Order: sequence, then structure tokens, then C-alpha cells
Amino acid sequence: MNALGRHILVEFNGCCPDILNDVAVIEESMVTAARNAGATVIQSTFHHFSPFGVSGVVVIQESHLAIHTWPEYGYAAVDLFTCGESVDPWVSFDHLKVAFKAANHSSIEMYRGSLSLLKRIDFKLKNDRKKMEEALVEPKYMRNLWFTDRDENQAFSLRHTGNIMFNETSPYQKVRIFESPEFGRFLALNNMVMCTERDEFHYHEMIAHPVMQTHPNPQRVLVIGGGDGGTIREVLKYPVERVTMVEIDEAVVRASKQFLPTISSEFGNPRLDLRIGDGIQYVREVEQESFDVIIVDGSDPVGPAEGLFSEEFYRNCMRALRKGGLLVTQGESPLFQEKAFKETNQVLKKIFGAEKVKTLLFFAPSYPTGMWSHQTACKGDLNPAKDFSQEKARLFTKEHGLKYYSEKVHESAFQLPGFVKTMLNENV
Ligand code: SPD
Repeated sequence: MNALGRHILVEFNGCCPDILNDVAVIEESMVTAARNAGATVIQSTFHHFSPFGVSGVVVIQESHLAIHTWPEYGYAAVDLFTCGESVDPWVSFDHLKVAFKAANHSSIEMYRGSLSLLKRIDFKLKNDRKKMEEALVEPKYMRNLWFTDRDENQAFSLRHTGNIMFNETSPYQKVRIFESPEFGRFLALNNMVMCTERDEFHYHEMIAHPVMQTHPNPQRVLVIGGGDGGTIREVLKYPVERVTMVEIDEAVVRASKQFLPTISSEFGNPRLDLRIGDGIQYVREVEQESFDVIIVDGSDPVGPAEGLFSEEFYRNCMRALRKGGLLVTQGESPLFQEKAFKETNQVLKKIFGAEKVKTLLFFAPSYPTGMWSHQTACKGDLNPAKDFSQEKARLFTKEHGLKYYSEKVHESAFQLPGFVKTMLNENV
């Protein structure tokens, strides 16, 4: 080769749109393509555009590989630039053609820096390159991948390592477990964060303990959803007779058992009756007055959890509660899901009566906006904001080493800011 480098410009057509829209898969394919060609990878950075498309570059010791994808056209524009003789960019090309399932392609190859046209010059660098390399403390190769939980206007992003430990599309949703530098492993359903190892206890302690501390003798508990196991882990800290859990997606349970051991630690508990099935149908058919406490730990109102926000579902929950029983449901966010937050509250008030519904707020750092709610309702006269023993809650918190819930947090969580009271028509 009588040139400094080879540059191949490739058009991949008829590719799989799902692959072209998956930033992790694209990055993995580009890095592997570089390595297969004999290149030394220095760094890669990739970005997912909304709603479609991925851009990225892999910097290699021998130059770079770059890409932009248009999933909506099944098209990817790729350029592969390598210097020297040690790397063959056509090996990268072959790998990417298969990885993107390209039906056809076209390409041109150019030789860059023709040596017959260039003249070498004498020069002396100001800095000693060897010393500069030694001074580098940053890891030489760091991936720049982000998972984003978003609606049209707001988003929360978590950097992840690209190691997707579990990745399946079940009949209900895309179930994935990622690994992140700051929040540990996290479970995502479709494109929403469900729980992270670092802050899951905020959510799980606050969905379980306020109602469990309020009920004078909870023996039969029903959990709808909650497939990661965090909610039953908290409930089974009480001397309950039985916890029935109805989770629609066995893949969520399997993924959590395998990769989130601190969250799914109670799946082997003999007091747990785990049923893989539809929670909406379960409460429709279960005998009336079966439970002291019902906990609805579903995902957001899109996909399989949509029916968990309906009037019919909560009517059936009310029917399934014993007298004096308590219900709590993850109530979405007043800032991120205002509509679902308000509608859940209205439906509960319609069914249980306005006075019987109490909403609590807590910090949810890994959910968009960081402000989340659980909404409670009582089939009787208990008010979870007040009717609990501070002393019993204090001792329980201490005995079980709870990290978010305490008797004081319990009390204050029901104190709502003015703007939230206005949303719920409770500004009196
Ligand atoms: N947007 C996140 C809503 C989370 C709902 N459930 C989380 C499951 C944790 N057990």
C-alpha cells in the first residue's frame, strides 16, 4: 500500500431496524468489528437519538470506525478508516454486514495520504509523548453508554457499562438487567427503570411499611406485580401467615433471581405463594374478603400494567380486601406522570371514598424527576398517615435495619406540598 491509510465508506441497506436502534448492540458490533480486524480499541462513544438512530465512533490505535444509523430506513452509513498495514478494514466490514443483517450493501475504498504526493518533514515535538502517556490515569478504554427513561419532554439517564446481563423479550415486554457504575445493577422493563441496587429500598420500604405498620394484624397479604422481589422481601419481615404474589411475567422473576440477589432474596420463603399469572384476572376471580393488605407494585401505565390503573381493577381489589383492610399502589409521579398520578387518586377516591385515600411521597433518585408516590386506601377507618404506633415502627425499623423508612419518615411522607394537594383537590 503506497499510502498512509485505507478508508472504506459503506452503505448497508435492508438491515434489521431493531438492531439499528439498539445503541448497546451497535456499540458491541463496532467494537468487535474493530478487534476482529486486528485493531487495538482505545475508546468508544455511542449515542441513541430520539426517537430513532444511533451514532458512534470507535477510536482505535490505527484510526477509527464510525457509524450513523437510520432504523426507519433499515440503513446504516459506516466509515472504516485504518492506518498502516496491520489492520484489514474489510474484516470489520464482513462482521458488520452479518451483525446488522444487511440485505445488501455498496462501498468504496480510498487510499488516504498517497505517499507519492507527500513529503516527510523534520519536526520535534514540544512534549515528550512517553512521559505524557505515563501521566495518564484515566482507563484507556471506557465505553460511553447511557440508558434513558423518558417521555416526550423529560428524561432520566443512567450510564451503564454495556454488560447487559439479562436481555429477553418476553410475551409482555423487553426485560433487561444492566450494570451501571453509580447505581449498581438495574432492572428495566421496556425502556423504563424499575429498580436499581443502589436506591430500590426507597421504593420498596415505602410501599410496604406504611400500610403494614398501620394494619393491626396483617395475616394475608396480596402483592400484584413486584416480580423483582423487593416488595415481598419487605412484607415477609412481618409475621404474616401467607403472602400471595401474582406476577404476570416469569422472565422478570427469573432475571431478578439470577442477577439481583439482594432484591430477590425471599423467593424461597415458605410463606410465599408465587403465582405467574394476570393480577387483574386474579382479583376478578378471587373470593371476596380474602386479604388484609393488597400491594399493587406494577410498572407504569403502558404495556402489561395498563389495566392496573383501571376502575374495574380497584373495585375488585376493594372486594378482595377484608373489612379494615388496606390497599397501597405505586401511584406514579406528580411531576413525571401527572395524569396517571391524578387519575389513580380519583379512581381510589371514587371507590373507597375521598376520606379513605391518603397519598405519600418519597425520593426516587432513579425515576424521572426523582419524586414518586404511593397511594393508599382503606376499607375501614384506618388512616395510615396517623393510625400507627410510633414506638412499634421505631423498634421495627431498628430491628430490621431499614434504610429509608422510619416512624418519622412514615409520618412526614403523608405531608404533601401545596402544589400536590392542589392536584389532588385536597387543598382545604
Ligand atoms: N417508572 C417506574 C415505576 C416503577 C414501578 N414499579 C417498580 C417495581 C419495583 N418493584
